[in-house]
Amino acid sequence: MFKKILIANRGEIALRVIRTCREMGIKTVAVYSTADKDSLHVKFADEAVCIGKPSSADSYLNMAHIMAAAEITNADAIHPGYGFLAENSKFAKICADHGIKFIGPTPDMINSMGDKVTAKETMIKAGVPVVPGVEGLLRDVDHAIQSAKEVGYPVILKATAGGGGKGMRVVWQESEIEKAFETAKAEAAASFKNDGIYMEKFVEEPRHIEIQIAGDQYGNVCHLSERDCSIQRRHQKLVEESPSPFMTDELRERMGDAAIKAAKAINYESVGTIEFLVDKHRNFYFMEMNTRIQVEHCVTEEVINYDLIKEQIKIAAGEKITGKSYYPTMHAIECRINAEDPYNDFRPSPGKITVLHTPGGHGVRVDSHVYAGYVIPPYYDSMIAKLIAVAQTRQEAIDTMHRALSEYVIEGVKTTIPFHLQLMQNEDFKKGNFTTKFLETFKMK
Ligand code: MV4
Repeated sequence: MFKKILIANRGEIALRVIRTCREMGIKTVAVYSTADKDSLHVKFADEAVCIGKPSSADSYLNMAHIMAAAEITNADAIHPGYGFLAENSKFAKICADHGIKFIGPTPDMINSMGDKVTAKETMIKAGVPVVPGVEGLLRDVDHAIQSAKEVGYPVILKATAGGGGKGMRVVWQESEIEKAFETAKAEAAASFKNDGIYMEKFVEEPRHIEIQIAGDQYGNVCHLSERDCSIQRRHQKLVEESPSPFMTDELRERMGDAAIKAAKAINYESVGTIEFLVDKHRNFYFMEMNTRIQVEHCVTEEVINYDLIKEQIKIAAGEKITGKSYYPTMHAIECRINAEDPYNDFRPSPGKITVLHTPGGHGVRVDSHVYAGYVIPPYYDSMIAKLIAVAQTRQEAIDTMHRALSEYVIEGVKTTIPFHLQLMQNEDFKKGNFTTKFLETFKMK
């Protein structure tokens, strides 16, 4: 097992990794920017190294500074958390070249899923269902027009280097396709320095359901059931839950099998997630694979009673898994508490938390790095806590969540708590009646 892990991240996920390391008897090294010098991940780690100025490029994305911190502290592994360098194959390669274990997949595995056209081809070969469309990249506007005739409108154009919505365009009729193709290409070039665009049939009003998987270094892969992440706003997830209210035992079996096939196709090592679009007929299609631990991993931990970070570290250290899959025995819902104003288009609201009362009690978990007096810096994402409610049934989990949200007091900054309170009382949400379009029509009272 590792003796000392450096956590190349900040905020709640850095703290989350430190907590598991403590339980495993592994020493920890925090890295931090000057803006984070008073952060809890710095206080709770065994050692801490300042790696630069506030901007991410100067600190949490600065590979040379992070590697220097790992060398001077003699860390034998690096946990990247999510975001920042978590899916950067160059960083994973640098770690390997320095004899430091990157706690995650190999650079090749990251690359094979990072390019969406390549990933899709791999999935077709592996027998995983993908959205009908055109194989490969679109050569030019004429090719796009011809392809759309074959696929049938509406179609969606996506950037092969994308994910998360950038460089994406839905096209409803031929008169719009030229402009959509050109703007998608320009956006992809500007965002990813790669202007490759591909085409799929547009699936209307889908659900976003993802399967958590884990694979070890010996080819054993299991799934850990699903999370429903359909409640999103501009490609930012706000609420996640497990099991999905749309799931059936039969669909879980089929999606779980497909996710295992997907992971086995690239010999995947570590924990990871296969994202699917699910249409109203319960057809499901591979969308992308996340080769990292995700923000919403906690809902899975709660419903299967399993520490995913511990498993990720054990797999990285070369331990075997059984290959047996896991099924939910509880219902968990996670609300992302962001420093944003839900009454003003979710505008970021950084600043000092003057008063804080955190909820607790039966069935409540709060993963957060903030405290009374903490100043939320404007440089990073706006998530300040994840509130997770667990109960025997979905109805009870909603009730517990509503109770916990009502107890939560955060003063000094605006938060998404009022949004979540209203969502927990929404009739369609309560019925499990929602798709990825749900928040487009949701209005704050
Ligand atoms: C789609 C789609 C409909 N049809 N692909 C959004 C982000 C990127 N990962 C892929 N996305 C979508 N791809 C086809 N063929 C609809 C979306 C989509 C979406 C997906 C999941 C969650 C929220 C979403 C919001 C808008 C669009």
